[in-house]
Amino acid sequence: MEKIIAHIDMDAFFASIEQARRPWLKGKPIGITNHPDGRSVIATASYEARTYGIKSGMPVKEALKLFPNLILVKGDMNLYEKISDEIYEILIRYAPTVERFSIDEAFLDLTYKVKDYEEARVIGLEIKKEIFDKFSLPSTIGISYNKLIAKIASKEAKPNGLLVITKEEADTFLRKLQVSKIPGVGKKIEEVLKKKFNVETIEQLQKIGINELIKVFHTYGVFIYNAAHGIDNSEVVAEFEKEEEKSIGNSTTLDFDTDDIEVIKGVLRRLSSNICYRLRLKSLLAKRITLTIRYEDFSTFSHSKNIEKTNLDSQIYQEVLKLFFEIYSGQKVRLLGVSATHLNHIPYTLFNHNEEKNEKLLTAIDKVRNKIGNESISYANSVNLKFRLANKKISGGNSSAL
Ligand code: TTP
Ligand code: MG
Repeated sequence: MEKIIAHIDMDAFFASIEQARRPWLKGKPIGITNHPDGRSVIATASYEARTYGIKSGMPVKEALKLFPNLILVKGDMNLYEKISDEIYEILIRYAPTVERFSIDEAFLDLTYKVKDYEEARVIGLEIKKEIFDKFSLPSTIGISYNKLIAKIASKEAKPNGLLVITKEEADTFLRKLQVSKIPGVGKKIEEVLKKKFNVETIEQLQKIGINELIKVFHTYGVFIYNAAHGIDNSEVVAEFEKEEEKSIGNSTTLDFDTDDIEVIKGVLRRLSSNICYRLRLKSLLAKRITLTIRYEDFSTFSHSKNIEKTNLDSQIYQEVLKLFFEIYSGQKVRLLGVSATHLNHIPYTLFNHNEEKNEKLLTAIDKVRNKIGNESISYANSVNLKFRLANKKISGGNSSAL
């Protein structure tokens, strides 16, 4: 049976929220940032600001060069997450299966809810109206026979639009678009497609065989090929169906017991970075961490604390160290364990400039790890350890399982 899928994406989400709660900002060129003092990046810009070329991820300094009168507004992530939750509550009343895709995007499977695209369009308009009436926030909806085309359609219909693309219309719709309109095809892939195949549009991409694409892009070539032909068989996955990771943990028994603080710090550093690597692989942020210490007499102590959501090595390591010094008795240590719980999916990326820099570095490190193994990269104070670290996963539960 042919599916009917809707993709909703809020327009200039953070900026629209600020304009809705401060009416004097309506119709004005505004940029949302974490540090309006110029050290940060633009998380998003209102459509008025976009006409000057200002966009997400651009350093504030660069944005001000393009348009010195840009109004900078400090972001309020808690509010944005709260509104995102409330929008999701509205969406689940309209469709039996709703997948939250990011802080301001969701897919709705309308297949068993409507009999045709006309009914789907009516529901789409109702959703847009309800969200606008409640929050004064504009949104755009794309509707099609799969998630991929629905997402591309919503992007094309922005802002404040609704676009239905039937299966019959999909090929004509796709062919006229640039390859960068395929979700996931960024600047790098765009450049390679141009250089290797002289391809700029999806129409040109359709002429490249799947094997040629696989040769250059490996498995990603299959995705690019399918996308160019409007093929996407992925399901809309409801939140409650998503496999929930409860905890990510790691412990190590030292080769011999020690009270050497530098050695202990090195081990904690290594355990923290291993956990962060696994969090990032799964696009998760941790809100709580637990440290476990087992002393030479086998007495075992655990200590936990809530932290600012993160998956960055340095932040988790600092918190782990604090936990350590809060409970360390001075005895020789036999085993150390760190685990992260209260895990959340990452809703967005470039909100904070420093985090962005950190993330770039970590992404580069993660790439090397993926290639040559997790033990290949360490920080200065975790190398040259006299200890062989027998990393072992703590399966599923919390650190008391140690
Ligand atoms: P998007 O939906 O990508 O952007 P948008 O809603 O601002 O604009 P559009 O009308 O094009 O959909 O992202 C949603 C929010 O996520 C955005 O308002 C701010 C945040 N965000 C960042 O913090 N950093 C980023 O690099 C991007 C792309 C978004
Ligand atoms: Mg959006």
